[in-house]
Amino acid sequence: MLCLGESLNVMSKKIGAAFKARDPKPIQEEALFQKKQGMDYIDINLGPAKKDGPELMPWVIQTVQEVVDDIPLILDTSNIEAIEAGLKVYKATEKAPLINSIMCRVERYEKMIPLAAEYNADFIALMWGPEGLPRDENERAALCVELLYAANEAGIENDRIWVDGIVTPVNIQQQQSVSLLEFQKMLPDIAPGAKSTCGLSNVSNGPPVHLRPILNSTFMVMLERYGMYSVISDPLDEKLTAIAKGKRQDIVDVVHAAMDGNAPDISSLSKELADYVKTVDVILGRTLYSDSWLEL
Ligand code: THG
Repeated sequence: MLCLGESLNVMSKKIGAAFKARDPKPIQEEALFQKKQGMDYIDINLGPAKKDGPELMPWVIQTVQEVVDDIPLILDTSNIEAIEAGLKVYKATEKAPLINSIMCRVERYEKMIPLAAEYNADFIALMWGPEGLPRDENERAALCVELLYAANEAGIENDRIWVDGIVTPVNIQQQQSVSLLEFQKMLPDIAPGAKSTCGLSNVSNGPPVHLRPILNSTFMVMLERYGMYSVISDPLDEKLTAIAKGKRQDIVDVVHAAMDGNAPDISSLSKELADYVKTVDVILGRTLYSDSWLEL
C-alpha cells in the first residue's frame, strides 16, 4: 500500500501561515519529515486557492524540491491555473507528478484531461459528479466509466489514472463506507489496470481525535483487501504506515477474519486486536455508530 502524505496542507495552522508568508522553512521541514516517515508521495494541498494559486503552487513545488527531489508530488487544488503553473516548474521525478483531482464534470474534465496529457502527469479521477457525491457503488461506477472513457480518448491509459471513489465520515453515513468497499471490488472489471486512492482520514472526520487512528487503519486494511492501491494518509500515524508497509500481519489477519464473520471470540483476543474486530463491525454497519463503540 502506497502512502501519500496529507499534512502539507493549507488547513494546518503552521503550514497555512507559511504558505501565506512564503516562508520556506516550515514547508521544507514538513517535506523532510514526510520523507523520514516513509511517505511515497507528498500531497501539496492548497485548497481552492482562488486568488493566488497560480503563484503559490509553483513556489511551493520549488520550495519542496530544493530539499526533497526524489519523492513525487501531488498537486492538490481545485484551481486549474494553479495546477498548470505547478506542472510547468515541476522538476522530473522517477514517477510522474499526480494531479489531484479531476472530477466527473464535463466542464472540468474537458479542460483538465488535456493538461494531464500535455505534461505527462498521472491524475486522480474523483468520483464527484454533476450532482455531487454518488449515492451508491453503481453511481460511482457510472461516473468512473464516463471519466475514464474521456481520458482514454485523449490517449491517457488506465495505468496513469488513480480512481478515488471518495471516503466519507463513518459516523454520519455508515452505508457510504460499505458502498466504497463494493465499488473497489468492481473496479478491476470497470477500469482494468487503473490505480486507486482515497482520502483515508475522511472516514474519521468527526469522531473524537483519539479514535481516529483505529478507524483509519481498519478501513485501510479493508480497502486494501479489495485492491486499494494507495491512501492519502497522516504521516504522523506511524502505526498506520507500519500496517500499510506489511509490518502488522496480525492486524491484517484479524480484520480479514472479522470481515468474513470468522473472528476469534473477543475475550480471547488482546485489547488491541479486539478493538479492530469491533471497528470492522462499525464500518460494515453491523453495529450502529456511536463514539463509545470500543467500550461495548
Ligand atoms: N481525495 C482526494 N484528495 C483529497 C481528499 C480526498 N485531498 C484533501 C483531503 N481529502 C485529504 N487530505 C487531508 C488532509 C488533512 C486531513 C484530512 C485529509 C485532516 N487534518 C486534521 C483535521 O482536520 O483535524 C488536522 C488538520 C491540521 O493539520 O491542523 O484530518 O478525499 N483525492
